[in-house]
Amino acid sequence: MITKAVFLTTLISCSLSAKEPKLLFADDFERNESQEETEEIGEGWTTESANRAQGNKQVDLRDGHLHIYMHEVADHAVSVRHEAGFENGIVEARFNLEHADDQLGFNFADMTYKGVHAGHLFRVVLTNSSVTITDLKTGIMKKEIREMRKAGSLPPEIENTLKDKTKRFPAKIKNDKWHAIVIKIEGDEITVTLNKRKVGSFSSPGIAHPEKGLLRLSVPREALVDDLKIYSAS
Ligand SMILES: [Ca+2]
Ligand SMILES: [Ca+2]
Repeated sequence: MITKAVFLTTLISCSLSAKEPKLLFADDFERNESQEETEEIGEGWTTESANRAQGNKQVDLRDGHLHIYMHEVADHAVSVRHEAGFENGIVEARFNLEHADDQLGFNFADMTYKGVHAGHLFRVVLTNSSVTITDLKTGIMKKEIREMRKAGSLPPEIENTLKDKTKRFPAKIKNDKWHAIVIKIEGDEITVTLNKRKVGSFSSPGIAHPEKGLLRLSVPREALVDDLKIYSAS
């Protein structure tokens, strides 16, 4: 009897507290452009290649995935953007860093929020040896902090607080292999799971920003991305 009652209570509390994630967007990139000269990603993806790379192509649909590569004339990492639009949510993808220096960033932004530079809220950056989570909203992209840093006038007491805005987790991410990442955002906490194993969690106030309006994939060299999904879990 007791076991049954406990079981039932657990079931009820689970069903009350569980927020079933709602799929907002999914892309398996199983398509091709109508030509190979210019970017034509489709499915609502945009880039900054017109401004940042003199219009040169930096994103290619290839073999059923997205091949992102920085053009030699580009003055900024490639930024491949898609609407997100959640408070709590999950971003999943498969990715491949083919070369030792490759990295891939999942940047979250709210372009309507003017308290930071260019909408930057926070990011998760993957290299072959680490996963780094950084709160940008209350850290280096906060307007006042960014301006003081650029002017070289950032007080040491604020500089000291920036160390708490980022956390690096060592992780072995083999080059030239496909890996699965899950980025879960809940309240002020991000949890990163790599190939079904938890890498770590990081909490910081900027992560709780209510509107994650935009996902930007940031690629300073080269990266492959496939099977990207965005869920809301609010
Ligand atoms: Ca292509
Ligand atoms: Ca695919």
